[in-house]
This record gives sequence, structure tokens and C-alpha cells, in this order.
Amino acid sequence: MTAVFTPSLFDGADLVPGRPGDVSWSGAHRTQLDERSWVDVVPGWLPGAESWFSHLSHEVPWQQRRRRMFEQEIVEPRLTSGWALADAPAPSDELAAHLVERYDVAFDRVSANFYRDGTDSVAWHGDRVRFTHPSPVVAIVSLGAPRRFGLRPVGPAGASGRRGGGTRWLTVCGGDLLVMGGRCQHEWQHTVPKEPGAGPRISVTFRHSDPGPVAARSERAREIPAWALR
Ligand SMILES: O=C(O)CCC(=O)C(=O)O
Repeated sequence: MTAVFTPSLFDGADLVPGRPGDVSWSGAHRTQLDERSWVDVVPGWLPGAESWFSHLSHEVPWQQRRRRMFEQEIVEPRLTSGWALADAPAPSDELAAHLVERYDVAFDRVSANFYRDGTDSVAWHGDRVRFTHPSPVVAIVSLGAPRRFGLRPVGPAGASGRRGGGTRWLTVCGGDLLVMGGRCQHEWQHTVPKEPGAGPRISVTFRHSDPGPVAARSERAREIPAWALR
């Protein structure tokens, strides 16, 4: 693939066989982690995931972030990049439109993580949106090699000491969609652990900066302004 990445001109059509509009929800399955948190998995959601993987792996300006942890600076064991939706690589905008329709939040930020091999990983964490959103929805498209994805409850445990039934593990494959919602970022953590022998994988994550539902926002817009009632 010799395509040069020009977000304003490139519509992704030649990289994602089948239109991005062809995403399939047919295998969608929701797991209720506990009474407040859920995770949806949609196997094979994205057609042409392999070519998007190939394109992103070569064309994204990947960076390796450093962060402070326990008084030490650590180099993150993966590469990352991020955009506002309008600047994100095609067909992010079309995929976001599908996600907005289904989850009723205004996905407007996209980030990508490149796990070059099984030594790359991300540790247990909740996403930062939990500091601003009571119920963020975080949607992750997997591209490339399969990886294990873990979810574990945090905070006060129930009488059993294992609120929500303890740690859950699943395998995400190229083209799969995984969506976390409800209180998942607050009350659960997730991880992609190191996995000896794993091949390269990219995850593309959609988040929303407005905490509220899209439908409610348009309802609010339709509300009669106070001045008109005076
Ligand atoms: O790569 C993934 O599937 C998870 C990414 C993630 O948890 C994050 O970047 O916060």
C-alpha cells in the first residue's frame, strides 16, 4: 500500500473493502459486569480491518509517551497518537457516526495505540474521562493480532469480596469492537497485558468530550428559552 496519509482528501474507501457503512452489529453481545457497568463486544464489527491496520501502522505519526508514576518517569510500552474526530484518519468519522447512533453520545475524540508485539501493553487503569463524566462510553476497535483484554472491579468489594464476580478476561481480534459503559471507567479497570509471542495490534478508541446523551442535547436545544416565556 503506497497511499500517503492526507486526512483532508483521503476517504479511506480504497483501504477498507466494503464500505465502512457496512459495519455489522449482528454479533453484538452485552455483558452486565454488575448492576451499573457493562461491556459490549461485537465480533467482526469492521470490514477490512486488516487494510486499516496496515495503513495506520505506516502512516500515523506514532509517539512513545512518558509519564510519571510513583516519583519515576516511565516510558509507555506502546506507541500512541490522538486527534479530534475531524482530523482523525478516515474512516473514523463514519465509524463514529455508527457509534453515535447506537450509543447516543457525541464521540468526538479518537486515539490510537500501537502494540508492536507482545511486550507492549497497558497496565490496569480507568480512563481519565471518569474525572469529568459520570457514565462515559468508551469504544475500542481492534485491528491486527488478537490480544487478551482484562476487566476487574475496583473500590469497595461486596460481601463476597469479589464485586461483579471478579476479573473477566476476553480476547479481542482484528475487526472486533469493544465498548465499555455505565460506571465501567469508575468502578472497573481494564488492561491489555503483555503476551509473549503476540503479533502487532492497533486499537482505535473513540471517546466523547460532552458527558451527556446526544438525544438529551437536542431536546435541550428544543426547549423554549426562559426569555420567551416572560
Ligand atoms: O488497547 C486497548 O484495547 C485498550 C486501550 C486503553 O485502555 C487505553 O488506551 O486507555
